Amino acid sequence: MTFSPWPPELAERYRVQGLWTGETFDDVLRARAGDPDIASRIAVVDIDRRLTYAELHQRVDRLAAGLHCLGLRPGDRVLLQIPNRVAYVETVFALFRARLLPVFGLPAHREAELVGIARSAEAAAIVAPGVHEGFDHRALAETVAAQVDSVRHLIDVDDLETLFADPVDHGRADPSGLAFLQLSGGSTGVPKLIPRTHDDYLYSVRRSNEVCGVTDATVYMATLPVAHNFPMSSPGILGAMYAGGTIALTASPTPSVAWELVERERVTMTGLVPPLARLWTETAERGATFDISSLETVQVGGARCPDELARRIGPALGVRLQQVFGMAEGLVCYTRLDDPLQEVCTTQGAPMSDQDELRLVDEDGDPVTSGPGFLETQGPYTIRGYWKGAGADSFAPDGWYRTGDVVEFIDRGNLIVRGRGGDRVNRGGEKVSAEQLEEQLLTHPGVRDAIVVAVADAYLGERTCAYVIPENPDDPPNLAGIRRFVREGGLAEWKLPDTVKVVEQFPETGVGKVSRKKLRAILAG
Ligand code: OOB
Repeated sequence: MTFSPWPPELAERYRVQGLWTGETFDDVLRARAGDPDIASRIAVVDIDRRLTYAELHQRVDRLAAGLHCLGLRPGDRVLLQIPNRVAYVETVFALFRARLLPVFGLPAHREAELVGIARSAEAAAIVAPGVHEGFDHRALAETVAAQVDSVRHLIDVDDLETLFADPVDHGRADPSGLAFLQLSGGSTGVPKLIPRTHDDYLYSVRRSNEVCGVTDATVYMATLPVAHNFPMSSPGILGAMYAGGTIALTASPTPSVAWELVERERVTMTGLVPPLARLWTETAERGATFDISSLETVQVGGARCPDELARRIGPALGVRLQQVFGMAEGLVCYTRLDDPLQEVCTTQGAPMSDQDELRLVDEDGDPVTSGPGFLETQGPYTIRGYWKGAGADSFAPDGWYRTGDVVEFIDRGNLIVRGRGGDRVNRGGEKVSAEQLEEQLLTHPGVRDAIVVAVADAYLGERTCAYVIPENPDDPPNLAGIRRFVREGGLAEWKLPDTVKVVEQFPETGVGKVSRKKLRAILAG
C-alpha cells in the first residue's frame, strides 16, 4: 500500500456532503480552457512570459504527449525542482494530464535531500533548470540520477518544447487516487512524502477560495517557492486557476523584484512568511517604490507572525491581513475576512472546514480540556499516513494526525499557536529537522555528540543552535567549519546551524539514558 486511505465511513460522508466531488486536476484545466468566458484570459504570467488558459491547455497537451513518448507511464513519479516561472505550471499540469505524479522538491534542496526524496519516491525522472541563480541544477540532477537507479530521465525545464509531441489520450485519473507527493516540513532525518489525492486536495482548494474570497478577478502571486503547500493551495496558484483568475510568479520575493510584477499585473493577493512580511512592511513604511495599490489581501503563515508585526502589515501595505496556519499534511486554518482586526492580528485563525476535527492532548496523549495542548486532527483533506507507511508515530492509533504544534483555542474558535515540541526549528517558515541535522553533525570527525535546538530570533522567529561535544576538547570544531561540513554533506542552505556551542557534556538527569528529545528540551530551556 503506497498510501493510507480514509476509513470508508469518513470517505462516504465526505462524498455525500459534496466535499469530495470526483473532479481531477486535469478536469479543472480542461474545464477552464473549454469555457469561452475564460479561455482567452491570462492563466499564468511571469516577468518574461504569459499564457492564456487556451494556450496553457494546448501546451500541456503537447508536453504530456512528449512525456509519454519518453516512456513515462501513469503512476510514475517525477521529481520537480523548478523555480517560480510559467514553466512550473506547464510542467505540473502536463504531469497531471499524463497521469504522472509530481513530487514537489524545492529549488533550495541539495544532494542529500534530493537523493533521499528520489529514492523514497522511486522517481522515474527529474525536471530541473540548467544553471539557476549561479547554481548548476543540471549537475545536481546528474549526481542524484547516478545514485538512484529508478531515475531514467533528466528533463531541462528551460527546454520543454523539445519534448513536445502530438497529443495522445492518457485516460482519466481516478479522483480518489494519488495526485502528487508533497514534502513534509520534517521532524526526522528520513524524508517523508505526503500522498495527496485529487478529491482531498481539490476540496481544500475550493474551500480555501470560499474562505479567502478568490474569484475570476483574483490575480494571485506566488512569492514563496511555489512548490510549497502554502502558495500552491492556500488558496495559492491552484485556487486562482480553479476560479479562472490569474497566477503570477515572481522569481524573487524581495520588494525590488516582486513589486514590479505586482504593479504590472495588478496583483490582488499573495502569501508571505513573517520575515518577508517584515521586509515588505518596512520597505513600504520607508516610502513606496512601486504602485502596489492593487493588492487587497496579504496572507502571512508558515511560522508564527508576531502580533506587533501583524498590526503594521495592513496599514503599511494598504491591504487586509489574513493569518494562515497550515501544514502540507492537510489542516489549514485561516483568520476570516470579517474577523475583528484584533483577532486577525493576534490569532492564527480557525480551521477552514466545519468537517475538520481538532483535539488537544498532553505529552502522554491524554485529553487537555483547557489551556494549550498538542494539536491532533483529522478531516477531509488531512492525510492518514505518509507515503509507504513512513513516520507512523506521527499518527494516533485512531488515525488522527499529530501535528506536533502546541496551540490554544480562544473564545470565538480561533486558535493561537504557542510553539511545538523540540523536534524541529522553524526558521521563518523554513523547517529544520533537529534529528536530520544531528545525524549530519554526528558524521563530522571532530564531533562526538550533537543536539540541535531552536533559539529565539527577532527576525526569523527561531534559529538553530547546535550543542556539540567535541572528539578532542583541545581542538573543537568551529561554526564556519561545521557549516561548510553540513553544506558539503548536501543539505539545503537554510539547514546550516546558525550557532554552535561547544560543551563538555550534556546535562544528565537522574538515572538511565536521557532521550535526545528530553535533552533538546533541557538545552532549549
Ligand atoms: C506550512 O506547511 P509546512 O508543512 O511547511 O509546515 C507546517 C508547520 C506547522 O505544523 C507549524 O509548526 C508551522 O509550520 N506553521 C505555523 C504557522 N503556519 C505553519 N506556526 C505558527 N504560525 C503559523 N501561522 O507552513 C503551511 C502550509 C499551508 C499553509 C500555510 C503554511
